[in-house]
Amino acid sequence: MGVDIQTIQGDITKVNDVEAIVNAANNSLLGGGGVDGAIHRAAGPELLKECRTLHGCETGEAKITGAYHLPCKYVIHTVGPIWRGGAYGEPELLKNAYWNSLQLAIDNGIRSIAFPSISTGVYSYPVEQAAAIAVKTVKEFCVAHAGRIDTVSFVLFDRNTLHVYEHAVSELQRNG
Ligand code: AR6
Repeated sequence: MGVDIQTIQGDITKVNDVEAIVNAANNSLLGGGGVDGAIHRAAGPELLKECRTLHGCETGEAKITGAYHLPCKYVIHTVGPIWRGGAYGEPELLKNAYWNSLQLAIDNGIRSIAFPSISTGVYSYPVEQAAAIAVKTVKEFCVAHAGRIDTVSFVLFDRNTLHVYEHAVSELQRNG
């Protein structure tokens, strides 16, 4: 049995059927706008307090915290690349952000995880390219670590992003 990859439209802070949600953070891990701001607001100030002890995060890496007032158990904070045209290692860094988040999940026994669309907001990564990398990386990781993850949800904030991810998932299923 392969992993169940889901795409849903919504607010990731409201997702209550996964053990971990992923935050599209910045290198400081001290909060920001977009999904990062929403996660910190919903989790409460204890999250910022724990993040201060982590001393930031390199682009493409990931760190884990508690989820405090969020309806999941953990937040995995990762930092996607800022889009600078595509010739500055952005695809590899985006892949690393997904891969290292999933690695941290299985290292902590987490079997269900929700991702936002990392880097496609403030960081301006073109959404079609980002979605293809996101779903391919999830699939590759789950094949390489068979049986360790049950569910991966992509929680997309707007309809266009949802449609792009739905298309990326169906392309992957068609082409293997
Ligand atoms: N639930 C799900 N997705 C959301 C939510 C939400 N509550 N809110 C926004 N999105 P962004 P990035 C979508 O900008 O591009 C922050 O300031 C949003 O519509 O949150 O990786 C950090 O501190 C978009 O589709 O993340 C960094 O400085 C996607 O989440 C920087 O932004 C990602 O948009 C990171 O930029």
